[in-house]
Amino acid sequence: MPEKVRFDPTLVGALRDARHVCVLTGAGVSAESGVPTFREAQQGLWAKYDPLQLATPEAFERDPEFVWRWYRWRRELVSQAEPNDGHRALAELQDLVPRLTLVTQNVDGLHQRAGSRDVIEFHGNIFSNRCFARCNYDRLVECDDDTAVPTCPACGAPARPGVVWFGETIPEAALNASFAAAADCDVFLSVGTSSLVYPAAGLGAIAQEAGAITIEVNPNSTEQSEVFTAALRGNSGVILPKLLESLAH
Ligand code: BV8
Repeated sequence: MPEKVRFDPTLVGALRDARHVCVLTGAGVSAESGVPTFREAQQGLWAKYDPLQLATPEAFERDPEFVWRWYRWRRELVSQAEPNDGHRALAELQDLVPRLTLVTQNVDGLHQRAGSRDVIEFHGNIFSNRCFARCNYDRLVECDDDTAVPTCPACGAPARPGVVWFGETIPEAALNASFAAAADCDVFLSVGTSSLVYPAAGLGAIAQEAGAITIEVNPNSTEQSEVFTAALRGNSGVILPKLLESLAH
């Protein structure tokens, strides 16, 4: 019989009474779907490469084919993954509260596949191709096992993955909507993120300063653990469904 997880009744009450819940997710929410987190050692032939060095415009300029090989490997990995109970719990929560804004740093599209609506993809989507040079072509594409650098169908320039690389600014609409939601929400849930990458990691502080109840869901502590209202230590695929169960009582 799985042990009963007891949550602080004030947290459950705050979530139940919330007018607006803002959720920020990171790679940890997809870990139980078998998608390695950003800071876990990469697998196989990618083990010796640091994602922080690969996910940059400089790496792409230097060797676009090499960077495309990494993204195609990740696309394949993600396309074989399924949403987990944590993704599904967040999709259910959206129908239990008056308003829920889900901001994800993840590029895997698993929240949408779990049924979450109006997801803000703060760092883009790994399945989109975008023109690297001139035009504003940006389209979701199917996985392919090509090895060449794809070209932009609109202008023939090289295409790049439609994600936000380190050193690149967050799409303005996503940035503004996320900041506004963090400043407006009554409860802020930070799920499965090491809270190291900015400006995403700054959303929790905005919510905190605006007087929201801030809750971290993570098996490990992060830089924000000390300043948040509460930390629910555990895997999101376990904690989130139980948090929803507690709402029902
Ligand atoms: C920006 C898309 C303005 C790509 C990603 C110097 C020059 C330029 C910028 C900077 C600089 N110094 C600092 C910066 C800012 C930089 C930054 O923050 N760097 C960090 C490393 C210090 N940020 C940027 O560059 C951003 N843009 O600032 O623009 C600007 C522009 C120019 C100059 C200055 C400023 C853009 C950042 C976007 C990068 N792109 N992804 C791709 O995916 O290929 S970020 C990448 O990291 C992923 O999206 C990932 O989501 C994200 C954050 O990591 P996490 O999600 O937190 O994942 P992580 O592995 O770290 O942690 C997992 C957590 O899950 C852990 O805590 C673990 O305990 C937990 N966990 C594990 N299992 C579970 C679990 N939790 C729950 N349940 C489980 N089962």
